[in-house]
Amino acid sequence: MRRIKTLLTLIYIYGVLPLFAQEDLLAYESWLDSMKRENYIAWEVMLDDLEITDNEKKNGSIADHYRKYNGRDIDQLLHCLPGVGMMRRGNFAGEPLLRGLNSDRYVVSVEGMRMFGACTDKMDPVASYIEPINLKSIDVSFGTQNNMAGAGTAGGLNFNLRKPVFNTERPYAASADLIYNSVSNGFDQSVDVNVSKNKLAFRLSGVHRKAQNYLDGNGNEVRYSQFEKFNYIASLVYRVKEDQLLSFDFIGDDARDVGYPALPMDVAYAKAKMFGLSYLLPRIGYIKNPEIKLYHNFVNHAMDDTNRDSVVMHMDMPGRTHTSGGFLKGDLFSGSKSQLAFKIDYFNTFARAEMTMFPNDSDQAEMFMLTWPNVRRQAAGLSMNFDQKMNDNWMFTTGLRWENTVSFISSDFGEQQLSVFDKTGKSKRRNWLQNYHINFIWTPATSFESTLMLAYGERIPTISEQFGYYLYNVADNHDYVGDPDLKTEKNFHLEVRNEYKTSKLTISSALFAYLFRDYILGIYQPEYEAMTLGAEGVKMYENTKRATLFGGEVSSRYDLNSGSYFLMSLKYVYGRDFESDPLPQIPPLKVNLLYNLGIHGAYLTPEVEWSADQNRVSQKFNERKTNSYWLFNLRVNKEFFQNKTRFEINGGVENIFNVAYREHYDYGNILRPGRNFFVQIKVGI
Ligand SMILES: [Cu+2]
Repeated sequence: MRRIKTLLTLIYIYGVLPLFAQEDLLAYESWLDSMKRENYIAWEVMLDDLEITDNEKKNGSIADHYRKYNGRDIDQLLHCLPGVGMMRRGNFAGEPLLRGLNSDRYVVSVEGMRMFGACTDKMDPVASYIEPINLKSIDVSFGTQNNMAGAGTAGGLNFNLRKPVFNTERPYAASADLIYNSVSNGFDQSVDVNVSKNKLAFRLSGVHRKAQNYLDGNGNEVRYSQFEKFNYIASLVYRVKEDQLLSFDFIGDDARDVGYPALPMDVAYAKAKMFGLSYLLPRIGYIKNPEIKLYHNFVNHAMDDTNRDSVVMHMDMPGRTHTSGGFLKGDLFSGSKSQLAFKIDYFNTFARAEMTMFPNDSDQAEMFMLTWPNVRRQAAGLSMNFDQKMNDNWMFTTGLRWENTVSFISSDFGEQQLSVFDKTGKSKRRNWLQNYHINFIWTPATSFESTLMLAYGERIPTISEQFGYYLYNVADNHDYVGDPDLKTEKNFHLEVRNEYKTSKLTISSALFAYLFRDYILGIYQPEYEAMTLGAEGVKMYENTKRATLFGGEVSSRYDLNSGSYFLMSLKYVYGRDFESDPLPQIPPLKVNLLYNLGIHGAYLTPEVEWSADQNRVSQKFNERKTNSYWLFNLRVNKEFFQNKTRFEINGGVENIFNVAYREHYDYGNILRPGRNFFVQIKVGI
């Protein structure tokens, strides 16, 4: 109750200021956007309300719907996107899966800034440092298509932040947001403010989220699923000249007391800070619309098991990373029929994680290990993309990326640890990564577009795959050891996409095949013994000969009169490892269907989600089958204006029938939340 009062007070304080909605998408913002051409992005999910209403092409899209109704937190938002799933270890910081592939294989960035989580158990995927209120859009790409983002074999996720808006007529704007979720008795509050004056515009936002343990579909409390976090952002744009902008972003995120019921450990705190500085101008020599960017970020993560009962041996596992980098991107030429864009980028990163084990018997000595032994990594890349319109029906785009990477460890202790395996980490491993793609786009009619894509890409092993030391994986109950001598992983990516669009009906589909070579996978090593008590054995990362993934997504929207519509989406992936056995943690077929009924300016949205059972399980990963389930949700939405204040109310109930279910790829035996009543109130002035 006190929290609601605080929020109402905040709303009131901002309310008495002479504030107005930031309705105009001004030239400066669209100019900023025009600088951000990436070659191929499968889905660009626009999150800013104003963006969507101002952009006819995006309006009425499927992503538009989810932004509005599932934008309460980033996990929920990502989870319903075509081709994306969220793997959970608890009720916080889900790990995005792109077509069943986890964050080891794709490139994650925030405004093009590379960032690496500091947890050896992946408790802190980069998405967990971003809040929906600060997002303008999310770029999702799959496979080896998006070469400008970096070198990955499963695609990329890039989070674009909302920018301050220059608006001389309405120099102030603000909004506040309050959310309540009954299943975890969780309250979220957020506030943001935009101010512009003369040559300066800035935006500040703050978010606080706190949840208790949630209840699963059997009515059982899921212990250690609580969390609390603060997120705060300051963005500043300075107009150096009429057509030159200097832009600075700061993001801070502090999570504390986060429980991970599926893992044996929790988080005392996880702190991240990001700094980015960009300069945008119309031209440097031959380069049109260049953006120059410098950035730095760091993450501190403290993981322990002090709150758990019946622990045989207590452990402390702190980790940290810091990353610095920069890029220059722009167009070498851009005309009405063709365009050549390029990007030069560089980053270096440092990762260290340790583990101290404290035996209950005080006579025994503590044990200490470096699980990430001061890993250092540098990467420099060059990307080029060329688009050419052939005629009214045909165009093609082609591109390449070359990246040079250096990886090594700078710890003598780490070197000693590796000598057990007859390996060394101090000598520098260099890799040349290559990426090529070509896409043919055929538009025989205005209502139909078909795209054929061919791409090839490579990635270097992750820090854990290359240098991780006895990292315990609860999913298959093995300790994992990295191999410094791993080769790059390669993916040959084929895809066909079709879109049919009339005024009432949109159907889009994607069918893909990934043919991996040297697919990196943990392989059981009978000659080594596990360090973790109770673990079954040791797995070492190896380049397995091949892996294959097939699958696709279909989504469609049918608009009725009066603003009502149907949405349907379907996603499916089939994965096979080097011995033609199923790959682990692959999601089964999933179908979503919803009807959005408009009545008197409000919307009522019944929704059903069906997930098939997953019987294709990986024995090597100790996987078990997962049952099929049905979920039913009901949402309501109402927006209205009072004077110049905009109100939006979202509410509803999720998992109406309190179904006890889990996603196949989730960690542990943990069930997802049962019935949840939620309400969200947004106020914009
Ligand atoms: Cu952790």
